Amino acid sequence: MGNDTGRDRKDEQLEAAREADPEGRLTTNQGVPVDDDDNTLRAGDRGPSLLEDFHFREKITHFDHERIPERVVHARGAGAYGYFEAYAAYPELTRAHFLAEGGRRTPVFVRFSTVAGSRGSADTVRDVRGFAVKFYTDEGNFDLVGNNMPVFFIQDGAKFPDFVHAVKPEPHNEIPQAASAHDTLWDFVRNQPETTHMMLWAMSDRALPRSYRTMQGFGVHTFRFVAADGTGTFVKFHWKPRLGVHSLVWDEAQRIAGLDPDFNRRDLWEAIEAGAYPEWELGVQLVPESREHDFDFDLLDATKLIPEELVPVTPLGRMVLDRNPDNFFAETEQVAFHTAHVVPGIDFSNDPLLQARLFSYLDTQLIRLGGPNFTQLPVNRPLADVRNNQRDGYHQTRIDVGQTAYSRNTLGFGCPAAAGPEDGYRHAQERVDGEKVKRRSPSFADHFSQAALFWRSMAGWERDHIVAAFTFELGKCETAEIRRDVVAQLAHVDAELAGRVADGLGLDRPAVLETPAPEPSPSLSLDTLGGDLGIATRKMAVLAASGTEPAELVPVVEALYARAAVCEIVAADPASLDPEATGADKDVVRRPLATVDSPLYDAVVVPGGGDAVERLATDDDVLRFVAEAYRHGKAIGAVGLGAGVLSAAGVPDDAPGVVADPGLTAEEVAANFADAAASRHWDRPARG
Ligand code: HDE
Repeated sequence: MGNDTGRDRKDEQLEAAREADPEGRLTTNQGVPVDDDDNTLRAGDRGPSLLEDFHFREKITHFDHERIPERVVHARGAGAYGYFEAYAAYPELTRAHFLAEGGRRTPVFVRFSTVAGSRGSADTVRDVRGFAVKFYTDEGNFDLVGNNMPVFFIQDGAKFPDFVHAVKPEPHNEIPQAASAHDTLWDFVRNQPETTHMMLWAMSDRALPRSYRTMQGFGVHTFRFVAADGTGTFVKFHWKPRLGVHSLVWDEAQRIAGLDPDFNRRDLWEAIEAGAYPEWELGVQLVPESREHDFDFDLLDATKLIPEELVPVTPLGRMVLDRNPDNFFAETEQVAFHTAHVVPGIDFSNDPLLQARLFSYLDTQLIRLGGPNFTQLPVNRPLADVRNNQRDGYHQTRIDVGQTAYSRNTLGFGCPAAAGPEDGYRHAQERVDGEKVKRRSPSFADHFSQAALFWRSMAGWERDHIVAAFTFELGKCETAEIRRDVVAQLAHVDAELAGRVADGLGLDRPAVLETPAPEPSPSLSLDTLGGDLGIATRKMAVLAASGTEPAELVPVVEALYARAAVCEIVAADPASLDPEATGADKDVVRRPLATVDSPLYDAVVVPGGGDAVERLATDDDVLRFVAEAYRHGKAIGAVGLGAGVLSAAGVPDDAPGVVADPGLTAEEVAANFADAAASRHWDRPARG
């Protein structure tokens, strides 16, 4: 692996910190060999323990101090290393070195996260997802600390503690965990109408990503690119996944939270271990500073997005994640992102939410990681040289040599000298003039137009899911006035939305108060974001039993593998399967039905074979498996007599996404099934 691209320089730097010598002798932290690790030193076989047992004391003390505070938000996450590769040079936009040459690679570490839940909470809860990228550039670290939704709940950082206190478990009983469906969140919402747009996103399937690999990422705020000549351009950052954007559906997400709480974390880990490296394209929406006021919303308002139809996304490069961390705590837990970690060529806007973040992230790392030297932790260490007069503090690992630790000095020959504006970071020049006010700009006042834009841009099935989500969440609120007030708030967005939620909650439909919405923005609908990689990396269940016909199973598995899907054979008793019937590739994983279930797979197919079909069609767990796949809109296939299992489960053989014509060959079923499995099917009749 070459070093010329910079891609592996981070890996090499980390190598110096890796410890792997399990064959050596067990020692204390002082390096003293330990004779016995199983017993405390005691006075006689049955006597009291002795204080002089320094090994025991050190071991237990270290254990007692193993925990650090979890992140106050985004506590649960998963991370991976990889690289960013620029497509070209962009000197007219930015002087940032990592964007200054086509093909230039910069190592990255990415951490995906949920927001509200604790470290041990389930992955598939309804929530925003964090999408934080640390670029280890030659000019220092750049952190793009984004989310999987392009807008935010609030406009001003002063409201962030209030918002987080409202969405987190309620303080008196610490219930509910990792869930927004409770009174305090919705009480906050009814009192803070600026949340409306983001609440529509949060109630949509965007809040239930199928995989971290199938999420978009957004910088959310307006940032600023600065070119070498000082020209500034406002910029919004977008990450677009090559696999397309795919989501779960709520019922499925809830089931997965129990079946596999690590669903998203495991998915990322397994894909990288299997060499199916996830990839995103970095794109930007660019607004010249002269056009700052050309929009009917304020670019500084983080509850607004710029519709792609108004300002298209220009691609700048791609990011590939190709290496899992070695140690979760050392890397994924200790990684410290900060919105103020920028490099020359990237600057801020006056967005009051962003400005607050510029304070918060450093502050939070100080308490979370125990002092100012967290930047020296291996995962956080820049590749660029670090040279300054900052000294000492807890956990200092550098040995800074020399007499002088101040500037200006003569004793140290003036070193280190400031770089000056040519090489150094120079804040964008902007004339600022104003009274000191605690006040929201009137240009932030419209809270409903973009909520209406989002709603009207949704496909019918997406609207159904949004209505169901509002109905569920508000239905969980115990205070009737909260339900009523939020529905009244939705009436500002759209009469259909408010009316359907009111119906679901048994409330009167509110009076229509709609705000005129801009033209729909098709690029907001998941229907337009499916991607072009078909079923690549999707997980397919092949239901089998003793008697499954190899000639019907093997071609299906082969065809799915040929399209880069992942297949697992699921059987009540995998040991009873004909070895020939477990796929051409004998490594195909076989799972006992008792250990898995339908929500863990993207689609299900049933090969034929007389005895097997009879067994499967009379197994309640199999029938539930198939029925659930139907309910969750997943492709369902059957070869030959396998169709009997589908009809036993009440699945109509002519429903969209169902491939069950007994006249088709196994190869034909496989091809049709693979096509059907590329997306979900929501326009299905009820099961028979
Ligand atoms: Fe954060 N946020 N945030 N946030 N945020 C944190 O920093 C904060 C906001 C985001 O994987 C904390 O290290 C304030 C928007 C991500 O380690 C903390 C405000 C966006 C992560 C913090 C916001 C984010 C965090 C908690 C409003 C999307 C996880 C632990 C002014 C653009 C990073 C930590 C990781 C984490 C503060 C709003 C994204 C407390 C004050 C908007 C992805 O500093």
